[in-house]
Amino acid sequence: LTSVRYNVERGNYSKVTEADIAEFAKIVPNRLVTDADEIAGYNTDWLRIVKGASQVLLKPKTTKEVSAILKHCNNRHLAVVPQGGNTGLVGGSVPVFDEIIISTQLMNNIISLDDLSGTLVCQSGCVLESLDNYVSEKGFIFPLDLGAKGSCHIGGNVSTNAGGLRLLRYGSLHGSVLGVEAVLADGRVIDCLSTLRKDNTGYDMKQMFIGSEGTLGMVTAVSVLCPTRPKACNVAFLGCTNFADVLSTFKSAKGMLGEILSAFEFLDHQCIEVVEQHLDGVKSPLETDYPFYVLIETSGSNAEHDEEKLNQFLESVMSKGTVQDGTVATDMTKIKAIWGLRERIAEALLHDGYCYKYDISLPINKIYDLVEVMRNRLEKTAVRSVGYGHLGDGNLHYNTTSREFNKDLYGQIEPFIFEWTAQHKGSISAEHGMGFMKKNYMRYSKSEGAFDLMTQMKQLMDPNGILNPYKTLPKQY
Ligand code: FAD
Ligand code: 2HG
Ligand code: ZN
Repeated sequence: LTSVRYNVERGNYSKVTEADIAEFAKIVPNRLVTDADEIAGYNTDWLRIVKGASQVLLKPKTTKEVSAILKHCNNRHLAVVPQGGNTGLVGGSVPVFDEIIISTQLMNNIISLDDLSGTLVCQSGCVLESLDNYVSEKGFIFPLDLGAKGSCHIGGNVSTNAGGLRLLRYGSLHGSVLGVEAVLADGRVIDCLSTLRKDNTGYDMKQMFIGSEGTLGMVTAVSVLCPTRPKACNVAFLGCTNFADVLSTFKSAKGMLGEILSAFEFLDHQCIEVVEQHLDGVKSPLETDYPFYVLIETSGSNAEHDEEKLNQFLESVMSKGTVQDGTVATDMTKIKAIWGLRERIAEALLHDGYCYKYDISLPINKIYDLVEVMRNRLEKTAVRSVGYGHLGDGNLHYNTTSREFNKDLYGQIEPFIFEWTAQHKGSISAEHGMGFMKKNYMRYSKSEGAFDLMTQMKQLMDPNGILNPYKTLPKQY
């Protein structure tokens, strides 16, 4: 079905034989799955849009095993798809046809944590939330946080260069990942697992694996610099009358909260509607409805100082009238409830039926224009259109839903949305990647020269094109 909808043909890869299965059984004894029911979940992506037909799932535990698997697959010309927590939102983590799934599920050992520098070294299959819990016991915070934290793996996070909710404070993984160990298509292990903060000895090869979505190598271990965990945390949830007020509130927050500002998210009223309609017990903490909401988090080392600053800020924005109403949470239960409302929008949208998902970077003052343009365009056919996202990072999540996949609606959205984004100097994928669903639109955000270099890189690192084919780059291998 998928291949028909997206018009993709299977590459000229070998098919798995009994002899291949026997070889895999030697490499990962008892960790080779061929049972169709057991594989079903690994064949389907989180959005339930891309469905593969893989008949082989491998669960290595060590880098050596990953290396042996890839060496064999490369020699035999068998295509593979690396998979972490399978929470990716662009169909990159599942097979399109019969690619062998290599899951990092059992590669979940923490290797070390330096309690002076905060540098954590771990295997790629560690679940993000468990890493944050682990480093928290030693007084550190994981520099990445996102709604899928309970299932996504650090290897998947690194391979997608996930952005998430703390990027405003801690920056992108291109900065906080200090080292990567990866296995190339031919089985060669590339050890760039440095724990150094500074290392300018030649090209920084680990960066190639960050955000390359499993098309250049399989990430087996990473080292990440974890900052000291802030002692105090406050969350404010505010209601605004229009988007200009949201922008003005952001400006005030930067000015008045400065170094303690750790997140600035926004959501429109339609987001609250979808969450309240579909998720039990999740509701807006404000009595009155507003067209827009802002979620501000502060993190610092002195609770009193932070609260004082936050109160001054709130007084200022409310007296100016850019914020109409708000609530502040200082205890963990209320903080989690407010974050839950924001983090679960993606889940709520799926209950409408089919979700058309767009993850756009734009100059911040243009961000909501796109939602309005799209909403007018799709008014008659869509169930709803919502806009939310990491405003502080200039990242909009625009989503439209329909009861089931609607080809006309899809045609109304794409390529228009990408053309509009390119015209306004935005990026068509801010943080989710290209995967299977966005790969053909690369030209809207990348120059010919950059694209050519990427293609050459792919040819150099994976000459047979066995690593996650049909993903990231438009050209087939
Ligand atoms: P998967 O989905 O398993 O894989 C993603 C891609 O990485 C695939 O191309 C896969 O082949 C490749 N891959 C996985 N593991 C490896 C490996 N070890 N080596 C090489 N390639 C590999 N993303 C954001 O950026 N910010 C957010 O705020 C955010 N919030 C989300 C909230 C929800 C509720 C959900 C469902 C998703 C969200 N995402 C977000 C998207 C997704 O969670 C992230 O992209 C995440 O980083 C994917 O991790 P994963 O382990 O699930 O990877
Ligand atoms: C988020 O920020 C995720 O919640 C998902 O990146 C965004 O579902 C989306 O559009
Ligand atoms: Zn996001």
